[in-house]
Amino acid sequence: MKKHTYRIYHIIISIIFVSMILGGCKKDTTDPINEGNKTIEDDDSIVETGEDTDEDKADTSKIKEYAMHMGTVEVEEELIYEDDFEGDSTLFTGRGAAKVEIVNKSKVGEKSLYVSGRTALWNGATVNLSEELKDSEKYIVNGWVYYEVGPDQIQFDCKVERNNNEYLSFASAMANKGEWTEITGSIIIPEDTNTASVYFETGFAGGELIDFYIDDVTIKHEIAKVDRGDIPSLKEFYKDLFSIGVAVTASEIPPDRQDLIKQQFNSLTPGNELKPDAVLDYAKCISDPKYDDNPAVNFSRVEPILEFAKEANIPVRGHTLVWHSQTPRWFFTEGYSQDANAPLVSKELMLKRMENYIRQVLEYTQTNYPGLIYAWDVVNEAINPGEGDENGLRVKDSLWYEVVGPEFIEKAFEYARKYADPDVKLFYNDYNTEETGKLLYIKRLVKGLQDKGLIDGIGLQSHLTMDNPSLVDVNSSLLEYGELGLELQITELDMGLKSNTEEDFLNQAKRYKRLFMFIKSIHESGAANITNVTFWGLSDDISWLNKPSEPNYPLLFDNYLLQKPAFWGVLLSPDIPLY
Ligand code: 9MR
Repeated sequence: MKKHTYRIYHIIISIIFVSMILGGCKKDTTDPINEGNKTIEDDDSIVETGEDTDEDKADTSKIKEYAMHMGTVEVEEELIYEDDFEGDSTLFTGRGAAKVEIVNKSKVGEKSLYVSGRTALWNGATVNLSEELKDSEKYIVNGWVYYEVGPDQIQFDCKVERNNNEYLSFASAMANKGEWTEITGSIIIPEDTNTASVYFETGFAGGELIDFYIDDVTIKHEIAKVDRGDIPSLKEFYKDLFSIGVAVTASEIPPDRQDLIKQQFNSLTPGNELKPDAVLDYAKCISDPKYDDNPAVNFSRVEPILEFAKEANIPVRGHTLVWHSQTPRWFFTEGYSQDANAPLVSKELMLKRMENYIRQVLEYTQTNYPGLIYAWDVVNEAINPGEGDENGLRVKDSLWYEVVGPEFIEKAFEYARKYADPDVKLFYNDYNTEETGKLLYIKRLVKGLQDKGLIDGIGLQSHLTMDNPSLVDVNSSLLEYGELGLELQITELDMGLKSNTEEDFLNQAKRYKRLFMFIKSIHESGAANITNVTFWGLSDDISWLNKPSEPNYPLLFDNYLLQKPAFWGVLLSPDIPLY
């Protein structure tokens, strides 16, 4: 343990060379692309029927020119900040009402930083690193947290306060009382960051404002020199079948990611920035009674994504207008009150708020980015059978259902149709769409909307794991939905995988390959009109499934944006066996 207070320095502390050429991958002797028609027996077997397929529409010839390879990466880590609190002073200061002081208690060594006097959960310890943290660069934080009085478990968060008004997650960990707990994570600093402070706070813990300690904080700058080599393009490969999309959040589009997105994808979904909690402007809503039925909105969070999409000429899926989640309760209360017990507004007023909200979102995007958004998830996740509604609608945690009643769905589509440009496609989007019960309710709901000319497609989220759902169910659900004759889009595809061994990566690649063979053959047979497949994230490190305490590897590119075997699986590479 070093006996100094803090250091800010710029020394490259490690150079790791990682060669990612995957060797020893079992080669399949048959090329599934050129095989005859296949039927699915169960999840793990595809049976030849002996019939000939139509001419393959995906550009399968080119893939054979590419030997499967995983590229290379050189990683350097540069330590930009370190404090073990063993000295007499620190750059950390109290955040809000909190006080910080160096005390004689430590994980290792003698001292740590004690945080006390908090009057709100966001109070904690903060250090200003505006000079050190650079735009579009990746940083890794590591530290230790401890508390001895309070609930048995508490969540600690490390965040970056950006430009004094945005709070970005850096790392988080659940700590047990009386145990030093490591907290580690990474962040890519968004462009146009003028000020940046790194701070530690606790998450919700029944409102208890515990005192806590932090120790051994390091922040490293990760510099990765990535060479993906020559790889095919997903959008090119599937160009005659459907578009291939990716979801991104505003902090996930630094230049290196933009290049890869432009090369691989021809559809883009903002992961969070078009949801009501990102668009609704609370301060403005309560500033004037004129907003009571016409909610104030603000698009600053989504703008960087729309700007990028416009410049790169990538069409955008809008996600999402009406959802029970990521929509603040105050949107439904009288006077937009944030009081937990504030009464909810009448159905009439809520419908006005809904119509004006939808109108403004569509007007803004269509005026400022004409033609850019080609489809909208108008209503998201409204079916959750078993909650007492005769049509299987979500009841329990849906304020839309509570305030407006079941007709909120049709109203949302009515308003969306009224204000959307004629070419814009309107979708109902949901998860677990393969489950039989859910499937029947979704079909019934969608059919009703279809009969009224209010809907163009169904979004099938498709958050898969390695075991669930079975591909038989995915396959038959596509056929079932396909019967309606509407567009189908796979809107949020990922495949949860909790281990990153070579074998598991290969198994994931095989399952991706089987899935895409089914999707492709269903589309080609004309049984379903699949118009887009979107991955819910570009790379494993930023996936919603990947948590520091529980890593997950669900996507096609790894933390360094190198292609994984899964990428080659989606491309139906002959180098990925089916089983
Ligand atoms: O990817 C989104 C993640 O960043 C958010 O924290 C999360 C909050 O609900 O929403 C994620 O996206 C969801 C999508 O909007 C709807 N389907 C489920 C997705 C994963 O949770």
